[in-house]
Amino acid sequence: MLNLINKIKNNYKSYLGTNILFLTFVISSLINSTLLRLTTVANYFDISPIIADFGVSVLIGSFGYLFKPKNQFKYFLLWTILFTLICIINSMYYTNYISYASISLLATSLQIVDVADSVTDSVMELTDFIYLWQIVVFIFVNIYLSKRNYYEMVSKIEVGKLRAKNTFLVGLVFISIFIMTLTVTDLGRLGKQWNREFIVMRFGIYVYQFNDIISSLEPQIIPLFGYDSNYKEFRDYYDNLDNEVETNEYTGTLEGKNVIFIHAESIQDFTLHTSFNGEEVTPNLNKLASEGLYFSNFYAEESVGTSSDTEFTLSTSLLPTSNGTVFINYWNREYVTIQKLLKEKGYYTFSMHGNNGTFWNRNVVHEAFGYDNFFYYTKDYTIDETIGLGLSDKSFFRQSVPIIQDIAENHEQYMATLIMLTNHMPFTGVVETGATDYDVDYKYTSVNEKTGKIETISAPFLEGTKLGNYIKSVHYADEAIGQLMEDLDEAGLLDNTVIVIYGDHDAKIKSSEYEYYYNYDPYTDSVLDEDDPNYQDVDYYDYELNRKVPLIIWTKDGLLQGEVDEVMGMIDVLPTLGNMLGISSDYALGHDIFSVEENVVVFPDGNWLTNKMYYNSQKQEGKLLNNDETVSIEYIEKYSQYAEKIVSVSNSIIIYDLIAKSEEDDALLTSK
Ligand code: GP9
Ligand code: MN
Repeated sequence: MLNLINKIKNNYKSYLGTNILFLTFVISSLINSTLLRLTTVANYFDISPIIADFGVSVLIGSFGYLFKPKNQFKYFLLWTILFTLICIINSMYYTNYISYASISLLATSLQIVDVADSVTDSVMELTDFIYLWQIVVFIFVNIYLSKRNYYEMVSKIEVGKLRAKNTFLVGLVFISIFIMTLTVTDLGRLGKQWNREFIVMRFGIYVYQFNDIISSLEPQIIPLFGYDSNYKEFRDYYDNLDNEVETNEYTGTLEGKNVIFIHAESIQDFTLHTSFNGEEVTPNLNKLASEGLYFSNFYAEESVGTSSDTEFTLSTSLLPTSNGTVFINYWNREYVTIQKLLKEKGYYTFSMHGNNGTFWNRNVVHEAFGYDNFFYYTKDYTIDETIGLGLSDKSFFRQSVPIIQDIAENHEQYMATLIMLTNHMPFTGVVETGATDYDVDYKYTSVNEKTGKIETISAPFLEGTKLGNYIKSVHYADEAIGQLMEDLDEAGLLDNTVIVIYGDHDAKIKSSEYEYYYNYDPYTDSVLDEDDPNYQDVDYYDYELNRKVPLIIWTKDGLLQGEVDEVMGMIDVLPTLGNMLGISSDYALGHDIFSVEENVVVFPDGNWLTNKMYYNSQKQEGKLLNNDETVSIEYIEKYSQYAEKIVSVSNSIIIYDLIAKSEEDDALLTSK
């Protein structure tokens, strides 16, 4: 027995002594991937992603033995750099989007240069670069080994192919153990790839990223696979859907009116209920909300396509995809849109934007979605004032009114979408150009002990912070909306028109900024300690619930008034507004908020929200919104299955172009 132990010990020592490069690669890769998970989803005690990351590193490392020892360093260094980049990019992306990066987004930004701006606008932090240690250590280990003639020594004893095969088998064993821990749901989600956090928590970052690359190729390859099963799911869903348009008190109330959508860039609902030094952040939106229909629990349902996803979901009542973006990868599918439906009723439809037309491929997509014209940037505007990404909102609106007036004089009815731009991350444009003098400090009076006089003290509060810049930027955007409403009214364009204002998504401000905001003490110019009983932290649910955006439906005659607090999503706008305008889509996945018993907002990652609960399908846990109201397991299962179904049907329509297919089949059936 003693001999056996000694033999293993000696083998163990000789293995360690002759596989230093491989072991350094595997161990450092595992440390980095675990570090990334700890600094993002923080699932400290899950063993499965560690096994998965270890297995993937061993498998990839095993191929290093196919190279001569003196060339192995280049192979391992390449993978070390790649793995380090995966960690850095995902750390950065998570900081800004509370999710993991998708190669499909890079594909998107490569096709539209400017989207890269919004990607590079992401806030980078020092912590995003801690992963670089792996490359530095790896290079030093190589220098150390070269100085000790390690490679000459190893080349005398190593049998490359055998070592590669044995190591590969060890990697396979770990991957097999890992696969045995998986459930059907896990595998299903790996296949769908839209629960990114869930996949990283269960499968580790390396499996997630490889899976993401495969699924990002989906636009090219997926239509070749899985078509039939997805088409069957699609048919089953709609064949069993009762999409009879129910009438309610709002039915037809806006029929025949012109429609002007205002796409309010990055405006979140909380700004409508915020003031600094007694001055509202959004006095104009507040006025419109009080005079019209204000939906106070309204959520954008965007994915990686941000603004363009919101345009898609609002126009079609479908959810955006998380594999690529509709506007880049799937714009040429058949969709039923508000634009097309209104055109069928004789409307002239057009869109307007202060940025160039290639951003989000709009100059192609808007025509495909049914807009008769797209007015944008230098094609139709004088770029007399730029703030941030393009023409300032105030100049954009000022120049848009005469164009609208001309269209109104030449068309019975029109539908317009005015896409705002200035209030865009990183929200510094308005501050840098001095386009607003709105203060986000905290002013208070105090008696000067020496002079006995009353003085006004200004505590810095949010001045100079990201959240402070955002608030200033929102105030500017609100001023622009106020100016637009005045100009439209002066031009007589509000008399028979409905204005629909919606925030297109949240501003992606980090929770730490809100914690500073909620816990700041202006009198001491300090922030409460986290262990102070009065400290207000911002957990995952607080953050997600705060992402809601305003939706206001307004007419000058005050026809529709009141606050609607039922939870509602962007997906519900077409059915809800359509019922008022006399249009509807058979493929709408949303609901008319005035005809649904209990509404559920489904997000592209499968999370869902009702008035009772926010459910995180990544972590399979939820938060009750009203502590004295419980929900049953069946309730959670019902909506979780519903959410998965909606996401799946929506993705299938987009990826497989199933509306075109279905219309084709129906046409074939009727022709027989
Ligand atoms: C770009 C503007 C902002 O033209 O619509 O797009 P976003 O970065 O919010 O997707
Ligand atoms: Mn946007």
